[in-house]
Amino acid sequence: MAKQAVYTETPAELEKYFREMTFIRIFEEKCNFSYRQGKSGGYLHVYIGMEALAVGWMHALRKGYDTVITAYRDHAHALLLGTDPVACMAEICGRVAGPSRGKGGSMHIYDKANEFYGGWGIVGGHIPLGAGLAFAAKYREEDRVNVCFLGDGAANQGVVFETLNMAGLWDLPIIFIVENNEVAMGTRLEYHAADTELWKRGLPFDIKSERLDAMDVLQVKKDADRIVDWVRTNQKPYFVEAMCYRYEGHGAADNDRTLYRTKEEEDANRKRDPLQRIKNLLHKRNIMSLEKQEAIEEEIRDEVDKIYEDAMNSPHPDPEEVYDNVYDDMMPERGH
Ligand SMILES: Cc1ncc(C[n+]2csc(CCOP(=O)(O)OP(=O)(O)O)c2C)c(N)n1
Ligand SMILES: [Mg+2]
Repeated sequence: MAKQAVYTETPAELEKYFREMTFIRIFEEKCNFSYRQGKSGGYLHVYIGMEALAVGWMHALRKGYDTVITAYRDHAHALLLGTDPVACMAEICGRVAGPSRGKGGSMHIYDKANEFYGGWGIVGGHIPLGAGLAFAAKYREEDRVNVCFLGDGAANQGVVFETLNMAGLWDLPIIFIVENNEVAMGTRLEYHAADTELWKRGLPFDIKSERLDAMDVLQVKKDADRIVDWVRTNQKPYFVEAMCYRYEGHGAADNDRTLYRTKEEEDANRKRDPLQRIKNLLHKRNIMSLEKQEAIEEEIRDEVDKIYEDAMNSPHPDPEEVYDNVYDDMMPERGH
């Protein structure tokens, strides 16, 4: 007989994960809607399909204490750490109520108050910053853990290897989490990585490394608890390859996913939808009926509609603000 997973989570925890994953999915759907209506500009990369990863890991952290940094697919991380959803949506739609007054956009959500350090658009660029956060914690003798998320494509950047070396050498309390959704824009993993077992990348730097599932939120949470606790106690880095899948295109402008993957592959992966999985579990364990699930989804849809409305009521920034908070002292001719 197949081995059955043993779940120790309470019904309340399961319901919380269901609500959070549903919220992220509906929020991201609204972002897609907004982009297609021409109401948000720049770039937009949603987290649909990958919800279990951020939800599981964020629940293992001490919120407002441990630090988190990620790339441009950043809405879920911010929301889970406590960023006000209206502010988050306002930033995505280029409105002044956003944490960067609408000038950062979707890729640059940043929320110091919740220990969320962004939101970065240059692939691989934020990874040394993650090590910097971990170094600061160690230097100040605080037991904060830093979690640095990166994509499978980003895992090939040279700066990652330099950072891994420093993290290993200096015993930095950092967890590198490669969100392996098997594709970098339209380039599949097997075309961009010489060794597709990305988890091995920590090993040459004497960093404990593992490949883990990221489609089952309960498993993710369990692994995350174990690893966060290990890093906090041992004050050493950890490297995780988190296996996931994104259901949407790379960004909102990527309309033809068939250029790099088949419909069959996508359909097969939809069968392991992390959100559907928790819904099935809630039903099977008689914690929540399908009707109640639908009612909650409806409730969250209304909530997100209201968030969107409030965000859109905030104005765009004044063009006069364009050089504010920009390091432009090298350009005195601008008169700023
Ligand atoms: C240095 C740099 N090179 C190229 C790009 C263009 N680019 C944006 S996203 C991306 C793919 C990254 O894929 P991955 O790291 O797997 O993240 P995912 O989008 O799957 O979350 C690329 C090449 C960039 N932003 N920065
Ligand atoms: Mg990827």
